Amino acid sequence: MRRFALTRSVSGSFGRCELTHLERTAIDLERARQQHAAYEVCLAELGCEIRRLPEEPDLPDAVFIEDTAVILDEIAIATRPGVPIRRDEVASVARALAFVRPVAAIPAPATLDGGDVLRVGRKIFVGRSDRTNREGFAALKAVASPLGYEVREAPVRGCLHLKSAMTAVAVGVLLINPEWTDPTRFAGFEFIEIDPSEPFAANALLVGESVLYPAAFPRTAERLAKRGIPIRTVDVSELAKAEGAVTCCSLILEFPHPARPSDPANRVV
Ligand code: CIR
Repeated sequence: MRRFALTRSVSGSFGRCELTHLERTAIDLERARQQHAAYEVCLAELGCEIRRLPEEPDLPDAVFIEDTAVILDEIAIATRPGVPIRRDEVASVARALAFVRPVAAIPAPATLDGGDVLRVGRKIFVGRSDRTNREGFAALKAVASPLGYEVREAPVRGCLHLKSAMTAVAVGVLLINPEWTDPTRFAGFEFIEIDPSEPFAANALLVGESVLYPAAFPRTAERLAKRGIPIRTVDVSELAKAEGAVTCCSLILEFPHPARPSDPANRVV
């Protein structure tokens, strides 16, 4: 299998990022860029080939590429982010994805942030948040249901996105902050709860069988390790000041077939 991570450089205007739940604090741009580069190195060490899109100088949050698209096996869905300025991030990502997947769009008045979409196998959970509205859920469902995905709404409260509250850390295992989403809505999964002293700790990036995880949450990391989940920690503290976490900074694409010259895998930007 070939696995790609699509990323985007940290914008020079990163300090003007959107903020919803955090106070604005000074962001060290150089440090943010170093952390982002280290994150890419970690992804590469976990087996991803990195394809980095160029910086968008006037789009402060463009590094958080996850919000611009949803990747399914058969198709990619270009989103329509809830914050209007972030919609300008989408076209360049959709152009890159068009090399490897058909790309569907989310039409107005729907809004959908990729951070609200948690795909687990053939199930897709969609957070109803300040960023993703009912029409956004319906638009994603209209694309994914005919492809055989089960698409369900998931409650989100007190945080930015569904994936602030819950992510997958192994097959059938979800890391969850039960204050921010309701575990009873996800029957059939095993849960690992975050340490209550680390409310932002539920965002982990599963790559193959390993989890890329922020260094800022050692207590929750300990819980993952105890459960036998292999973790690789990265320092993303400057990105976290912009309410970004580890899933936000990449779109992971997997190609199940060994690459041949004609494979889409060879045509990724
Ligand atoms: C925003 O508010 O849109 C950005 N400052 C943070 C986006 C983080 N994205 C994500 O969690 N998927």
